[in-house]
Amino acid sequence: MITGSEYIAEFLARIGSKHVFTLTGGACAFMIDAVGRNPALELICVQNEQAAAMAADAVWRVNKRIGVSMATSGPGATNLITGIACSYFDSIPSLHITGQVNQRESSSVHGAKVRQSGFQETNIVDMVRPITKYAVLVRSVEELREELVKAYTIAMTGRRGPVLVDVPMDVQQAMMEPDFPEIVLPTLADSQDVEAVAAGLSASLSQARRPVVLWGGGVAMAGVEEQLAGWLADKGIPFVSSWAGMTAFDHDHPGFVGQIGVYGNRGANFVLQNADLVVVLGSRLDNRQRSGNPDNFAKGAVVHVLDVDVEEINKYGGGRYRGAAFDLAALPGVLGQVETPPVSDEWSSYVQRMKRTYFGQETSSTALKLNTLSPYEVVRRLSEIADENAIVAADTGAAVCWLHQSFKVKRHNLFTAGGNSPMGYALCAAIGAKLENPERQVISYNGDGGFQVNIQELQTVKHLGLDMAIVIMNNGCYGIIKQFQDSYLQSRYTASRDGYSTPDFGRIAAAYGLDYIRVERMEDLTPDLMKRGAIIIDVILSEQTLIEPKLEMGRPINDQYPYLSDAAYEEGNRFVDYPRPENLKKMLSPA
Ligand SMILES: Cc1ncc(C[n+]2csc(CCOP(=O)(O)OP(=O)(O)O)c2C)c(N)n1
Ligand SMILES: [Mg+2]
Repeated sequence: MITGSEYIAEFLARIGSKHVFTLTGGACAFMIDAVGRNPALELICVQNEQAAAMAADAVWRVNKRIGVSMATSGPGATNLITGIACSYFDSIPSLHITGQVNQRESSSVHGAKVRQSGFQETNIVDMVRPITKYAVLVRSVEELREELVKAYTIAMTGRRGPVLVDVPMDVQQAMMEPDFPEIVLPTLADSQDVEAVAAGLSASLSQARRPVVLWGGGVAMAGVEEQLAGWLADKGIPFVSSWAGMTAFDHDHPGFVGQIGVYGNRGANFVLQNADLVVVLGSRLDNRQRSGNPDNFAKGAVVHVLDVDVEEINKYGGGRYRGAAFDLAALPGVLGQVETPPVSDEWSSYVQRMKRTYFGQETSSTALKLNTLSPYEVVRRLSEIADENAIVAADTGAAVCWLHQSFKVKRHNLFTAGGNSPMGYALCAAIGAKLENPERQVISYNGDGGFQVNIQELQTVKHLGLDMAIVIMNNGCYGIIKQFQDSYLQSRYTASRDGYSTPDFGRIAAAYGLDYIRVERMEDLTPDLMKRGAIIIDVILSEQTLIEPKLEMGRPINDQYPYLSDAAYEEGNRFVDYPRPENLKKMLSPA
């Protein structure tokens, strides 16, 4: 017989976990002790449970193995929430195990509607229900045995996501047989109707003269990135990507035109907006892609969506959207059968022109004017000096927009928590990524604001001796919010610059015993920076540095700020008309 806690630890070992991210506490101490004694597992102690959930989230993003966090009841469990939400919105499987008060102490015992009975008792299961695929309180060792398998299976099947298992202290200590049911993860891929999906796609393609594929995050999640890249090259069909999709292929692919959306590359946005067919593979086309007004998205196109989650197709309500609920793991079968008429020369040459004109051309007009560093050049340099297979965990804000607009992926693994996008993600995610891949270069890429949100994890980096480059794109403000205030709030920088400040990051680095460099010139960004062990790379930018281009409210994604001349705009919109309102025209050419 073993204890419930030992059973949990052994279960984790059997599903292939290596690291359990935690900050301990009374209500989880038995489980933490058991994990500590299990030779297959390593406990990773972080300084805030939020970091544990975010590090666990990153494990799957880099290694396709479920990440695990463990926390105590009450504040420990609630601190996990932001990280769990990251996994939920981005379809990342992660397993969170929380300790709960003894059942005899719990508020459910006496039936009165009190707020709390046991110390730190909190109903975490109900709190995380909207941001997990499954969350459950186990009441006995029998339930524990069943629910661990059930939760893990749910997390890993279909559209993946986080799960939480809440374990009362009495269940942690109860004795049970060490019987581990065999886990067979169901695969949807075998049951997909490949013929029907191929026929549907062939029908859409046969009508199209100007097709484009939108490569979403779901492609690599299904592990079919190589087959898709090969097929696109074969057929000569141009493709654009979402943020989540752009990590999965070499950006030198001849068919790649750029990433799309509010912060998209101009050329990619023009191509997408002028297509007559958009084939969307594993992307939910959120508002950052389609803009706040989806009617303006690919106005002249049929949008054919393949997504594992039927709700992501239902949400469009038909019209020019069609498609099928489909596990992209079976995509190679479809690609093998689908009929593709040759892409017209007119379309190909237009796409090539858009790519030549705009791809890799982002510049910072502020940097030019003020003679300060351009974040675009900094990011392009980073992608050159990093190893070709480096892992880049990115945070949020303007910094993450610059990164996605100009980082050139070779075999890099570049990711961010795109849907939830919390400040403070990148340092925690980089810790998870580095532990799982000690031999690969890891870069935590942050704005100064986001970096401060989980700055305490520098001690985790130091304690574990994790060699990683921690880049701070330091504009001394919440740049993305400030730019929003420029557009809509008469440049009142309330709470974005006014009320906000940064510490001396050099002294922060020294306090944590980490290496540090202040970068004020491009020449300072040398390849050796990536090889010096744990280092903070403090990149000094003007607070006025903007995201360029960026969409303003009300405009379609192909008409971003700074506004192109009418001539260039019309040249880009060669096939579909996106009229500009009179007031914008007037602003662009004052009489
Ligand atoms: C936890 C959290 N709080 C607030 C926000 C809203 N928000 C998004 S970006 C941002 C500013 C980020 O500043 P910084 O990291 O310095 O990036 P910059 O825009 O300056 O590049 C804020 C406040 C958020 N995304 N997450
Ligand atoms: Mg900033």
